[in-house]
Amino acid sequence: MSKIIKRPGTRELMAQLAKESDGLSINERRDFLRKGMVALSGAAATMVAGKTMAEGNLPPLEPSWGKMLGHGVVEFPYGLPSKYEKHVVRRTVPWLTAESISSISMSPLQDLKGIITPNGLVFERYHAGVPQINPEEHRLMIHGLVDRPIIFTMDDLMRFPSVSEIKFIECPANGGMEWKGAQMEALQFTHGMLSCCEWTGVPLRTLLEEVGVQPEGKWILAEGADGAHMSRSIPLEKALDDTLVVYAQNGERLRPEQGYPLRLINPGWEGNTSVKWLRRLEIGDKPWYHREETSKYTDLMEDGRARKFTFVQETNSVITNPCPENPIKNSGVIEIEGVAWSGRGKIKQVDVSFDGGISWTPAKLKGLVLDKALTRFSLVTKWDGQPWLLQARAIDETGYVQPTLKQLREARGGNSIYHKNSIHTWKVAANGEVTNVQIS
Ligand SMILES: Nc1nc2c(c(=O)[nH]1)N[C@H]1C(S)=C(S)[C@@H](COP(=O)(O)O)O[C@H]1N2
Ligand SMILES: [Mo]
Repeated sequence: MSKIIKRPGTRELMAQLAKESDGLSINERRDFLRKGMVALSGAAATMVAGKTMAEGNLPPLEPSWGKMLGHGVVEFPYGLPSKYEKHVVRRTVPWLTAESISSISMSPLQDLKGIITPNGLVFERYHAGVPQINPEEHRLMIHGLVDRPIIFTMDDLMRFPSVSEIKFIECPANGGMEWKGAQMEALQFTHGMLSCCEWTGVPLRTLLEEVGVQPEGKWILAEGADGAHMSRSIPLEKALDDTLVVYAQNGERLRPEQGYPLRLINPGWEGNTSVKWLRRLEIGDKPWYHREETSKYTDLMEDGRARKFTFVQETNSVITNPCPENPIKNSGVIEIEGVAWSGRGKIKQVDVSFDGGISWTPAKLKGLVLDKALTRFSLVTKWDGQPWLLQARAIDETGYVQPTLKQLREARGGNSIYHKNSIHTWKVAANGEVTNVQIS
């Protein structure tokens, strides 16, 4: 049996390095490439000595997996990540809530690339666990101040022309554990109540046209079919603007964790308004003052008053490389990377500071820059062991500038647990270790 397997040679590796060094100045590029060369020839030299397993895998030697056949098709009818990626998982903070059925898990932002969160890594928030809903038996009822109340089956809903939109979803409690001080030594825990998917479904506007909202109709109560029957009041203007009733995420049907078979997505708004396992929409003339809204999802201010209906997730950003989970391993060229997002629209600009906000350098926005979606930014620079107080500051298309922690505390006091969108600081030590710090 003869098989031709093409493996990357030095040329391909160099081309790869050249590609990676895109965006560097000529001098930096030369440096970067030279380092690559040294790394390659260094590896080749030790390979001859056969010191480590990895070195023994370099051409012309053959790694073990090149000497045998792999598994065939449909060994995994639904594919899974490599066994070497086992650490890339959702994680929770056990002391946050008494039970896992009313808890929250965070996305591993430190390991994600681009702007899409894979379905198995989208953060989870439940108030009564995940219901197992049979889509054949699931119904969506729309009633209240409407001309024609309707009960939809899933088939009915999927007959409407669909839209697919990339939007982030974030719990307003994201970062909430950090109001009083820095305490979480991981990006996953400081910012991981955040995910971004391509959602497919029907604009709520379309369904409202079907039922005919009466002139007095101003608010919508959205209710879930889970044991919590979580419900939220949503103003009609939002519903007519961009609310989606979705049944798919990232190309496949919703995961049970994300609301299978049907959920709301209120782009850019507090995650709690994106009611999962959606079963009822009632049109009324005012908001419903129920438990969730009076005791939760309000921000208690210093003077004892509380902010209510703080729907919008304000402009925010965080650096994902380096971060506590991704310390700097080598001096030399480093790509500072991160994500920025705004519930008000598109990200216009992200600046990076190395000195705790004294001076700022504009980063490059890379890939897609979409309305109410994660936006990736990048800044290629060099690190030679100097200590950094690394920060990112996002500005959105409305001109809103992400506040400093001091500005946010001055405006909101210290009681809040929600809407902590202030500039975040990573301290980079001389050994490349990264810690979570707060500077005023
Ligand atoms: N029916 C129902 N919908 C719900 C919840 C819930 O517990 N029950 N949790 C809400 C909260 S607080 C958030 S932040 C988002 C989280 O969405 P995700 O789990 O898909 O990330 O779902 C919202 N929708
Ligand atoms: Mo939430």
